[in-house]
Amino acid sequence: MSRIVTVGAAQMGPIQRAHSRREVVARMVELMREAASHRCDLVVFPELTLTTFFPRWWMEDQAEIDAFFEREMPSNETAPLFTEAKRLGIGFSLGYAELTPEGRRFNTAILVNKSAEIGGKYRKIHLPGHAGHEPWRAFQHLEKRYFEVGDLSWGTWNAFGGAMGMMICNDRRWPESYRVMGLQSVEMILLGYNTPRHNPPAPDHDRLSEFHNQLVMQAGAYQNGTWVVGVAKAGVEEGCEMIGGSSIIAPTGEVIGQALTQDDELVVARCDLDLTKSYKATTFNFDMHRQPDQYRRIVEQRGAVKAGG
Ligand code: CDT
Repeated sequence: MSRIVTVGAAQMGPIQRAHSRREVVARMVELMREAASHRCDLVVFPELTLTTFFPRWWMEDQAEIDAFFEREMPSNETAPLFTEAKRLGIGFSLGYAELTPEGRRFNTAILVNKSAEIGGKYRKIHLPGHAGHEPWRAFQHLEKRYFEVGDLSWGTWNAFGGAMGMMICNDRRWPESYRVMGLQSVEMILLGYNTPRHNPPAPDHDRLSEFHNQLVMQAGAYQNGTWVVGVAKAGVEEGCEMIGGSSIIAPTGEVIGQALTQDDELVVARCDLDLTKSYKATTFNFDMHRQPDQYRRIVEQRGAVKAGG
């Protein structure tokens, strides 16, 4: 038996500040059509797909900040994505900056089914960077200023014939993100990222950007017996270089498809969800091997204490 989900990782090249939502959505529709021509069930877009990665700038004018947020989904500008998805009979996941009717702001991803209905929502929990103005940085990373910590935890949704989950960018560096979904029997994790190559507080890490990206996604896939679809916004955006390397990773931990460019590029793979079974039943049979009583520190403590403490 096999349960095949054909997935398209829709890497996006850079989106400059001057690019309108309409232009970006047109690029996304192109990628969606290409995915449909490869018989994809699902196409995965990056984190904050619709605009440039605005948390790189310190902004004080609320109207200027608000221009990067979506008050509704779909909106007039994003409606063509939903219309085209329905026409093509293809699902998608999309990352965007969400402004709720109550005025709350989240870095959000949604899962949209083949009838263009929103079936799942995730709000980013691990917000990297800083909240205060740090003009010494070549590029700031102000997610802690512009977003609240997500309030929905990590869920899974029965969709596309399996258990689908979502996380966003920095979440992929934290094993807890995968494990919370692993404990809900996740079979495919969809994740978008915007990762600047240069990390101002630790420039010695810069040469390892792609390695660390692969390391965490491959480990997360293997340790939870799940597919991982990691999708970048890549290339030089407003002078800031973002890594590419969008990858489709099997539950074996192996990369089975990877983007070669820093531009709009679709990577397609036929993913057998039943490949998750032997990992979930043996090495990572959680019920048989996990020892949650010994993991209390993980939920009771945030930072590290000194050895012996
Ligand atoms: N968007 C995002 O979460 N980017 C982070 C950059 C970390 S450096 C502040 C990432 O983990 O890729």
